[in-house]
Amino acid sequence: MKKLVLTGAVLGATLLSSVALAHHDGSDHGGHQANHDMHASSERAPSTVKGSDHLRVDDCWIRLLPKVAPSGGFFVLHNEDKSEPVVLKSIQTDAFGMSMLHETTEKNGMSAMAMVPDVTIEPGQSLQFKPGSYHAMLEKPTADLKAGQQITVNFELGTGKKIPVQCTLKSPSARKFSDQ
Ligand SMILES: [Cu+2]
Repeated sequence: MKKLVLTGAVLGATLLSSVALAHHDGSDHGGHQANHDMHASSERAPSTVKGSDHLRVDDCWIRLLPKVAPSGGFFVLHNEDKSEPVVLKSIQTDAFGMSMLHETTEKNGMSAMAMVPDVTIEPGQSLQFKPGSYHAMLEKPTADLKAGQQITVNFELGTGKKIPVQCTLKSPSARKFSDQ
């Protein structure tokens, strides 16, 4: 039995453990080696910084997996504000019932995933969500989704602003934006 470490109050423990197990066992949606030994929630408190609204999101794509498995979401975040950080709080889409921000980290050759309460992009900087690193996890598709379709994903910032972004659904074999 795989071990789950649940520390956060982000979601109910039952919900979280079922998600974590499906995520864990269903596949490596990051396209990384399927070697996840532990799936822990984050111990970091949410940022209290509101930051700026000046986020640009490029190359958003989702690696669409069969319905029972979580799909991974990947994109590039650009903070176009020269003086303030941008804080990404969450993402939401009507196409999936649940969306979370995750980070894959590597420790002693093992990769582990954790939920993160938010992500900060420093002034003028970019941050890439990609397999093996930060990624979104999308679960419970609300419609019959197919590779090639586009869906709208709202990126919610520390300011409360929501930025709608078109994201392309891709096949399970996709590893980057330019793949099908
Ligand atoms: Cu994940």
